[in-house]
Amino acid sequence: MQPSSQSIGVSDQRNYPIYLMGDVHGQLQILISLLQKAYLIDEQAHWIGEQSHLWFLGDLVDRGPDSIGVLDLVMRLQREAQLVGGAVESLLGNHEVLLLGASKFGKRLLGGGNHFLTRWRRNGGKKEDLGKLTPAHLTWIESLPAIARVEHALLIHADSSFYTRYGTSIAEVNTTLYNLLQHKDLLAWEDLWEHFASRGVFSHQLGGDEYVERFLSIFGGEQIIHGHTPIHLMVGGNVKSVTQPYSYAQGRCLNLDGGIFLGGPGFLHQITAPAEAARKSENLPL
Ligand SMILES: [Mn+2]
Repeated sequence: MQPSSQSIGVSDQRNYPIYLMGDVHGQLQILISLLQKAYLIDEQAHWIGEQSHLWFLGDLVDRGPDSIGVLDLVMRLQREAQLVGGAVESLLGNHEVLLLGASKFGKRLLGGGNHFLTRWRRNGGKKEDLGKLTPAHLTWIESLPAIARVEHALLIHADSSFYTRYGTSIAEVNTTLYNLLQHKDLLAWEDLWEHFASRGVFSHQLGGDEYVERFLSIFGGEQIIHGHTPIHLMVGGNVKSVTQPYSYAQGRCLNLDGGIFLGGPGFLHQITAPAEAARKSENLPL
């Protein structure tokens, strides 16, 4: 490919909006209405976002009324967006791992005498969802990446440093966790359940900023964008007034968890791609 056409190709590829969405937790109707307001789906919930990209930060499931409905919608939108050059992607959240574990291990015992099923239900798992899970759902969940790089941002589900236990690059962490989910190694699953549930490392008063710098220097990117910890639980206040991301660690971290399962209205966050920003500042036609 000629250098000139390659650079045009890159600019064209970047000339689309990227939307990010935090923890949905089975709240299908709220998700549909947020996507409609952003003109990403129509009244019948079909993709009209053209070449837009939409990223979910994980925890699509559990706690809410229709986890399987949310999975079905996201999986369908992924196919529809792909057909027109757009993209719909999701990270792996700890609740996806909980649901998978409950489905794979059921009443197999965990340390402390609990089994996977009770542990999952104690964390908001709905028994009726297990019967509705198809092999297609399970395969799709197992293939979700745990970390992704989108423009300047490093996307992860949990505000936790546990990812570094599984590798020192995005590819390595994703491959290690993919392999873990393929195998029924009970101890490895239990360990993952435990560590994936931790939170708050980047906002810790002592050394939080240092964790942010270390994390970004290992995996790359200029800003960590995560969900997992409802914003109002981090900063106080009423969940109903959470309508935008929470920026902290001098802007190096962005929390997108609007606490929808606790009554928050939810929101989509849009990233401005650097190529688009540069064009705007140069006053070139988009
Ligand atoms: Mn979570």
